[in-house]
Amino acid sequence: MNDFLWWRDGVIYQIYPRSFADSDGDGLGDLPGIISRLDYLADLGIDALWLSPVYPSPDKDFGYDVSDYCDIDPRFGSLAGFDRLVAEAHRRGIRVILDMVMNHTSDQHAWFKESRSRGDNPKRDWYIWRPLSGSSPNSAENEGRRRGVPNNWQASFGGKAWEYDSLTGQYYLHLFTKEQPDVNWRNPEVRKAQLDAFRFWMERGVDGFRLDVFNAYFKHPDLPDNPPKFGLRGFDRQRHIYDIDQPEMTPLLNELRALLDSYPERYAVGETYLATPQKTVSYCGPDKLHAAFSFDFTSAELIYPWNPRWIMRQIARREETFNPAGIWPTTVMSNHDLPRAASRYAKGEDDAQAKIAMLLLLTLRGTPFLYYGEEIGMRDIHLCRNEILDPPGKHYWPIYKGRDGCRSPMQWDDTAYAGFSTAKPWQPVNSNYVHRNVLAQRADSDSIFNFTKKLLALRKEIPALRCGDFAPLETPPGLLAYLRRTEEQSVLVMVNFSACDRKYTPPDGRWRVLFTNAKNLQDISSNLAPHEARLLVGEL
Ligand code: TEU
Repeated sequence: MNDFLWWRDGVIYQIYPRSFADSDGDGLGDLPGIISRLDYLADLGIDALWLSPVYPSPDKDFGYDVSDYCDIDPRFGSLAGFDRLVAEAHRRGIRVILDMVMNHTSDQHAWFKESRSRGDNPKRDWYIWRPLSGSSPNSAENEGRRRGVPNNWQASFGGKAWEYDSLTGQYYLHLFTKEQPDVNWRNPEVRKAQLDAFRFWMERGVDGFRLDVFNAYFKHPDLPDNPPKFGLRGFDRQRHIYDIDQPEMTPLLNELRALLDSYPERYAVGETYLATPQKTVSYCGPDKLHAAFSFDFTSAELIYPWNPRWIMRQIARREETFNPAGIWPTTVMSNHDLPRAASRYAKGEDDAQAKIAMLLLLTLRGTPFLYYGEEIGMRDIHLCRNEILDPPGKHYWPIYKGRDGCRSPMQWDDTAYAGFSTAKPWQPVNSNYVHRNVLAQRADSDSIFNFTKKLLALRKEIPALRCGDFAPLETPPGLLAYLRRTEEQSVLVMVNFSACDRKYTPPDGRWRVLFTNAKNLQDISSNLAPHEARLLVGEL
């Protein structure tokens, strides 16, 4: 594994385009803004960008409701501007990954407008329409049909998954908002049109794709009721056995992979919705996806545990699943759907735990996905109820406040609006921008920015950190330790989660210090300082 393969050995940086950099002063980030920051990203040391959706969208779900798969929203730029972004990124050795949102379109997509217009429209079957029911023979057992809706399925963002459309007197299915109708992937024309969109972007030089909730593309053809389970929100109170993870997905992935492989070095990573590591692995392989998210550290929706023992259990779980199957894992600590890692684990503005999360992200076995601003330990913003924009936040407040918190503007410097824009941004800037920003952290050798940058450089330099195998080590409480090993080299990663000095004796070997964030490290066997992350390297 010495030949550098960008999506396996590199680091992927997620940009939420509307919040990264605004070039034209409308308060919304855009493509020229991203281009203007490519030197920053190259200097940081990342290998690829994943752009959250930049297609035309009415923004009912902030770009995840696409109204045209083959264009750029004018608020972000143009197709020509996108071509420039790809060329400029490539000039710096940075790959570009697009977000394909193909479980559903916007209700403003031309396909849905046609589909909804008449029951006999040629595109009617491009979506999932069902008549009002009520006379089902099993209606006594069948809770969904009793209410007239086709079944009991729930929308992830609140309410029923069926919307009644009075124009034709039928219901259509939507697993997210009602403005995001699910497409019918069983229709061969839909399948062709969607695959054509991949081709369209690959022809423009796009290197890879992130597939939004891909494992929900197919629904059981009979649309049976999902069985109940315990949960807080309606959607969580069902076992999703009929609306997610249907067997038809595998042949589609085979077809998609063949298409990707007809271009050099293209990549697809799937957002496996509600997935265990086993499920995730089942979608990956040489004739399926290159990778898929298993969200090992972020899936506990409401409580996010954070202690070495729990973390090691999660790591073991993914290693035991991914390693024997020969599937390369991904590591995610933050993204646009979650409270940021620094907000989950850090106390106030202290970055000790945020640095530990960063260290794990960059030293575990797997491709790290870094979320914009994670490198400066950005924290979530807190909004009042009437400021919430995110649909599930609006629906479920106060039990769930939505995802606006992690989508605030990038904090570049301490000028107005944090150097993100010259106008009031679409989401408020976190007030901590005055001290927490790229410019200030660059100048501070102890900052999480310089911590991150140093680790990114070490990953480039030390093959064991990129492709070495993983071996957990026994530690006293409060510590986490593991080895990353190639045939020539071992890296020992040691982390002290606690606020006290801790003793840890490295395994026998000829070690030298590769990295530490402790102030005065005497020698390799001295106690780990509070919250210290120390990396030793041993040549074998
Ligand atoms: O996410 C799937 C999804 O709905 C969850 O991650 C969700 O955000 C979480 O359970 C909180 O409710 C993808 C996208 O990442 C997300 O931004 C979109 O809103 C969603 O699909 C629909 O496209």
